[in-house]
Amino acid sequence: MLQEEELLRLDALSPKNILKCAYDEYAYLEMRRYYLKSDGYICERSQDNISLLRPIKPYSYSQSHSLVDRVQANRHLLELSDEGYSIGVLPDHLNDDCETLCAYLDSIQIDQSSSARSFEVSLNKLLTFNIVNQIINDAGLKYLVDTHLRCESIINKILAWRTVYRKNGDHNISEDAMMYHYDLDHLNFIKIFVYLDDVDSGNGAHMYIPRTSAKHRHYIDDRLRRDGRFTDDEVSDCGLHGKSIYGKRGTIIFADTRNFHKGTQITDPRRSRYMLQLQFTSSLFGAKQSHSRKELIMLNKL
Ligand SMILES: O=C(O)CCC(=O)C(=O)O
Ligand SMILES: [Fe+2]
Repeated sequence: MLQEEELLRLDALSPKNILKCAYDEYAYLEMRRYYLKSDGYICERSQDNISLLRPIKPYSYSQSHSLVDRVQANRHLLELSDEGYSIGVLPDHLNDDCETLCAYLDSIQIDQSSSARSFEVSLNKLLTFNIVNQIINDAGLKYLVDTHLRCESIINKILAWRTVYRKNGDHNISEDAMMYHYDLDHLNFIKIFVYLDDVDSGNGAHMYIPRTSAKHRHYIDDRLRRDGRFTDDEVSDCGLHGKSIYGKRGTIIFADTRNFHKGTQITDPRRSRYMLQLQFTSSLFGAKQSHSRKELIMLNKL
């Protein structure tokens, strides 16, 4: 068993040492165990440590252009701290850039496996799309994320995918994140989801249950105090109901996905859902990295 203090020491690294965080499966699993055991309290301790090591750099919304203005950023921060998620809309001038990425995702072959999703995970490829560059180079968005995480964040995952219709029987909904679960790649992190095309009840809305991360589970049914996937019935039997997030192209969702969430199956065979996802974390300690060391250095200008 890894001591809690040791785990926190692995997690809190100074700016010089951020990348000195080799993946260790045992430590990662211990992190997940402590998360549940401490009702999320270990996250607060981690956040306190890291905010001292890597404090937020100042930023002024009035002096630069951002995809979110100060009023919207404050609303997102309030909603994030209250509900764990917040929804906005990117400026209309990015609509064409969203569409360009959709068209590219359409060109990726969906294999014949039980998955309904086809991914683009190559950073080189993703960085050829303006929508991705606009988001990762936006200082106002970064400030919002940093303020939420209470430290200078690290962007450590970018991916985009298309989801298509699959018949019930030949579809693995657990693998495709269409069963309720929580993410815990790191102790403190936030995901940004962007709907690259309109999403309504027919094409796989993201669903989210506010206030269900471990620090809230004290107040909810013990049956949900475990790791893994949950069926809709398991969740509703505990009195919880997800919110479906519908939105037009360019909808941006800031989400602390330590709260329960899932995608949904597409019910209209003619339609797809197109999603861009970015993850910002306070530490690289935790799950295996999706991008190489060189890519992380480049993305974070380290
Ligand atoms: O597809 C979705 O809406 C959910 C995906 C998900 O669970 C995740 O990216 O963490
Ligand atoms: Fe997830």
